[in-house]
Amino acid sequence: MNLQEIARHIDYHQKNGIEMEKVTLNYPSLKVDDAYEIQKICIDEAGSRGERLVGWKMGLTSAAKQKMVGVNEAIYGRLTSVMEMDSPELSMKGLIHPKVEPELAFILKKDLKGDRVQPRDVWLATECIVPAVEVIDSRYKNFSFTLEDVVADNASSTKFLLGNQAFSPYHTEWDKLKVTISRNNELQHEGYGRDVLAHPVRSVAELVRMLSKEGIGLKEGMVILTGGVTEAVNVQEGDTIRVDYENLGTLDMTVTE
Ligand code: OOG
Ligand code: MG
Repeated sequence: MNLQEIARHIDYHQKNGIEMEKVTLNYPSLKVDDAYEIQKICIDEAGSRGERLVGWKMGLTSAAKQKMVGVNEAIYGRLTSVMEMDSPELSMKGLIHPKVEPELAFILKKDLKGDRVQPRDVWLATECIVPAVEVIDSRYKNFSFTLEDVVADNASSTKFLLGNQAFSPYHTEWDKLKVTISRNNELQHEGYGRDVLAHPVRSVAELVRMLSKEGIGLKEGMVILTGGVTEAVNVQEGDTIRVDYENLGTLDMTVTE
C-alpha cells in the first residue's frame, strides 16, 4: 500500500471537487494512523501550491454528528488559507454535495502542545471565541465513509466562515449557549455548546492531546473549529442559511451558482 499514491489520488479529487470511491474499498486494511499520514501528505501537496496551514478542526465531537455519519470517534483535520471565506457567499463552483454546520472557533494567542493539556491550559492560550459556520463536502460518493476514509479526506474540510465579532472567552457560558440553524427561514436543527464534548474547550484540549501523539501542537494565531454543534444541513444554489447564537448574534450565508 503506497500512502503517497493514495494521497495523490485524494488530493486530485479535493482540488477539483470531484467525487470518488471510498479508499477502504481498495485498501480494506488501511489503519487510522495511515489515514492521518495520507491527510498530512495531501496538505503538504496543497502547501506546494501555496496554501498555508491556518488552523485545525475537530470533527464528530457531538452525538448528533456521530449518529449522522455512523462514525463514533472524534477526528481532526487541517484548515488551509484557501478554505477561509472572506464573504458570506458560498459559490457552488467546485463543490460536490456541500453541507453546512454551526461551529464555535477558538483563536489562540499562545502555542499549545503536550499530552496532558487540560481545559485551563486552553483558556490561558485562548485570545477569543468566534461563532463560525463550516462547509463540509466529503469527496466520497453519497457522503458515505468509514473512520479511515474520512480522516484520509481531511475530515471533509472544504470552507469555513468566521463571524466578524470576536468574544471574550470569559463572559459567556459556552456550554449553555443555544445554537440553531435555519435554511430558507425554516428551522433545521438546534443544539447547545455542551453537545460538543460537554464543553467546546474540551474539544481543543482533546485536539492537542491527539496531535501530541504526532509530536506536533497548535500555534499562536491559529483558528480551531471545535466541531459541529448540530447535524449538518444540505445546501444548494439559492439557499440562505442563518445560524443563531442567542445573544451573540447571527451568521448568515447565501449559496450562489
Ligand atoms: C466529517 C467532518 C465532521 C464536524 O464538525 O463534526 C465535522 C463529516 O461529517 O463529513 O466537521
Ligand atoms: Mg465541522
